[in-house]
Amino acid sequence: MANSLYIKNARVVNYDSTLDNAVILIENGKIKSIGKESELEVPQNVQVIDAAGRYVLPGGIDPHTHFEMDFDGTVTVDDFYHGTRAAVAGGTTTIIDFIIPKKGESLLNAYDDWRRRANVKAVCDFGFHCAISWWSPSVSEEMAILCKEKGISSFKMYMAYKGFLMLNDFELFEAFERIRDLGALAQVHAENGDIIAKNTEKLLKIGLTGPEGHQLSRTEDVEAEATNRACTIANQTKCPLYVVHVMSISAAEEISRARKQFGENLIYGETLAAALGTDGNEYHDKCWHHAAAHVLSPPLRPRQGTKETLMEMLASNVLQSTGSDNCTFNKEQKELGLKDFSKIPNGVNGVEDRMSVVWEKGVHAGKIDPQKFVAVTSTNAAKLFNVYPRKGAIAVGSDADIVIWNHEATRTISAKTHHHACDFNIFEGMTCHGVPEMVIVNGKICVDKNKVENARVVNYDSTLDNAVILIENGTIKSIGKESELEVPQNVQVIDAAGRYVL
Ligand code: DUC
Ligand code: ZN
Ligand code: ZN
Ligand code: ZN
Repeated sequence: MANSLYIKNARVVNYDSTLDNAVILIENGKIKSIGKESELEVPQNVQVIDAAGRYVLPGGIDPHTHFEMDFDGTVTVDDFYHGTRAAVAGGTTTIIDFIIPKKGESLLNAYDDWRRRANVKAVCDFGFHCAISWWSPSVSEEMAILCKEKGISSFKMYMAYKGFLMLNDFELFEAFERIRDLGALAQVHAENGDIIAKNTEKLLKIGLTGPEGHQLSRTEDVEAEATNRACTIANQTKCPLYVVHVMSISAAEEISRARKQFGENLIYGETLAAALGTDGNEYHDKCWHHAAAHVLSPPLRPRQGTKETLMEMLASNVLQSTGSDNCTFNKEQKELGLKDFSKIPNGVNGVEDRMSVVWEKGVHAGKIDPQKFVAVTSTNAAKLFNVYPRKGAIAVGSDADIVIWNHEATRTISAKTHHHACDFNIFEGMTCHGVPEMVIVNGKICVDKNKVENARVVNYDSTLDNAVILIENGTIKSIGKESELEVPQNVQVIDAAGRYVL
C-alpha cells in the first residue's frame, strides 16, 4: 500500500509512558495505530522498519530558531531550506521561528513576509511566534488578527537591544495585558538593555573591544534582573510567561523562585543547546574567529557548573524546554565586529545538534531519563505552543513525525559534516551518544541510516489545494490559502478552479 510504513520491535517513548515491543502503523502521514505485534494486522505492501534495540521517539520540536533573519543589516546564512534540513538531519521535525517586525512595520506584513519564505523553502513543519518590537494601538489590534486568523499564540518581547527592539516596562505591562486577554503566551528576551548599553560604552572607552567584552557587558546578574522583572510583570498582569534562552544559573534561580511564588502555570523557562553543551570560556580563545563565533545573547557563562546546573533545572522541571536559538553567521559576517564586540552579529548554530547534545548531557550523563528527554525536546513545547497532541506525541491520530534513535551509536559533531550553511560549529569535536538513525517527517523517511534522503524543498514534491498565488514584477510574491493572503487592489485575477498549476 502506498504511503504506509510499519515500524516493528519498537520501544516507544512518550513523555509519560514507555511501550516495549510495539508496532506502529503509519498511513498518509499520520499514525494510524500502535499496539503489540500480535494485536495489529499488518497490511499488505507496507514498508517494514525494524527498530529492534532502538528508541522510537516523537520528532523534536525546536521552539526557537531565526532562519534567514536580518540582524542589523546582515542576514543569517541558514535560510528556511538549510535550517529545516539541518533540523531534520538531527531529529527535529518541527521548528518555531520568530517573526520580527521592524520598528513601525505592520505585524501582518511581517507575518506575510516570513510565511512566504518559509512556505517555499521549509522541508519540515514550522510555526511562528511574533515579536512585539514596538508598541502602539495598531500593534495591539494586529495581535488579535494574528491570534484569531493566523494561528499565532505566542509573542516575544525584548528587554534588551536598546533603541531597536527593546520595550520599556510600561510597554511590557500593556503588551502582557493584551497577550493575557488574547489567551496567548508572553515570551521575553530577559536582559537589562540599559545596563548593557552603559557597560558597552565603558568597555569600549577603555579599549576592551574583543569578544570577551560581550560577556563582560552583559553579565549574569544583568540577565537575572530582567528575568525577575519579567516574572513580576507576569504576576502583576496575570499573563503566562515563557522566558526564552535562560543562559545562567542566576536567571534559572529567578524562574525557580517565581514558579514557587506565582505558580507553575504562570512562569515557564527554556534553555539552549548552546548553554548545555559549551560555555563562556570560549570568549577568551586566542583565535578571534573562534571567540566571535560563540557570541550570542544572552552570552554563554564562564561560571563553573553552569551547563550541569541548567540540565538539573530541566530535570527538576524548573525549566521545561530546550531550543537552539539557531541564528548562524559566517566568519566574514562576524568580522563586522572585529574592532568592536558590540557589532559582532549575535547568534550560533544548534538546530541540528540540539537533540544529541541534550541526550549526551542529560540521558547519557544519567541526569534525565528518555521520557524526560522527550518532554524537554518535544512534548512540552508542543503543549505550550498549541500543537499537542498533533505534534510531540507518538499517538494514534498524531502526525507521523518520528525519530528512530540509536542510543548506543556515537557521532562527533563537526562543521565539516553538518548540514548547516554556516562555516563554524560551536560543538566542534564533541562526541555525542544518541544518533537519529532514521527520521520520519509527516510519514516520509527523510533520514535513513544517518543520511538525509528526501528532505528537499517542499515545493518539489508537494501539492497544495485551494491555493492562491500572487505574482508581482515577474516573481512569485506569495503562496497561501485564500483566507491567509490579502488580495491587492488592481491585480488581474486568474481563476484556476479545476486545473493543475505547475
Ligand atoms: N540572540 C541571539 O543571539 N541572536 C538573535 C537574537 C537573540 O536574542
Ligand atoms: Zn532573544
Ligand atoms: Zn579557532
Ligand atoms: Zn532568539
